[in-house]
Amino acid sequence: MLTLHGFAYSNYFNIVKHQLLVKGVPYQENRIYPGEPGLLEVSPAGKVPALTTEDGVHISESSVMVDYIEEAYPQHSLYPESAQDRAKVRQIMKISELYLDLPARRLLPAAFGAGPADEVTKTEVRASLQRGLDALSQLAQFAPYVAGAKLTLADIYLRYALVIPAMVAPSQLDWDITAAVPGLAQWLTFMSESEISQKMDADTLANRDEFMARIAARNG
Ligand SMILES: N[C@@H](CCC(=O)N[C@@H](CS)C(=O)NCC(=O)O)C(=O)O
Repeated sequence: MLTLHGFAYSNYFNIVKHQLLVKGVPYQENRIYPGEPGLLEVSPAGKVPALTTEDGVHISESSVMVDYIEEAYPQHSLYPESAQDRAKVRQIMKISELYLDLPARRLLPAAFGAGPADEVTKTEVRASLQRGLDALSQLAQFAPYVAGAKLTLADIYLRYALVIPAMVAPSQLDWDITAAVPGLAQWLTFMSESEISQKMDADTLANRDEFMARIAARNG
């Protein structure tokens, strides 16, 4: 059986977990946090998540993991059939990661109480998020899914890539990013209604206190 290493408060862990649940691929979870012994053996950069295949091969980086899972477990494909449509889905996944999740992470320390962010950082993060949101406005179909009529990895990536921007933008940038893209707020609600999303959100919430206690210990 596959083993998914990581913790439920991690949005990248949740991308892979959501995919596994949609596809109905059996897996077990190994709860492990960055810095803990054993993580580097499965994830050379020390990042969460990582995946151990049924043959005992360790894979890290969520985009690599989701592609491995699509190839090894073709049931309920989360990529469209044509190469062109697959590229569109990957484009949204990449933009979500590069211009929404990654810049917003720079404001996480401030959002978690480690002291205020400086104005230069805030200006840079705001510009990157604007770039991502503008790109999304151009690419997203929300019909009803982000890349058209079917659920794809673009929906799963975008849902979890928006978690940190939605967490930090209101408090650090005084900005409701969900209002910045027409149809985005409705799509978020639509996505949150599935049974799988509800399980995902409940599992994330259940891990919140343990994760926050680790952050508090690290901040001293
Ligand atoms: N590029 C990585 C990013 C994963 C990532 O940033 N994970 C966070 C948890 S959500 C982490 O491990 N942070 C610990 C660290 O940066 O040391 C992926 O796609 O899997």
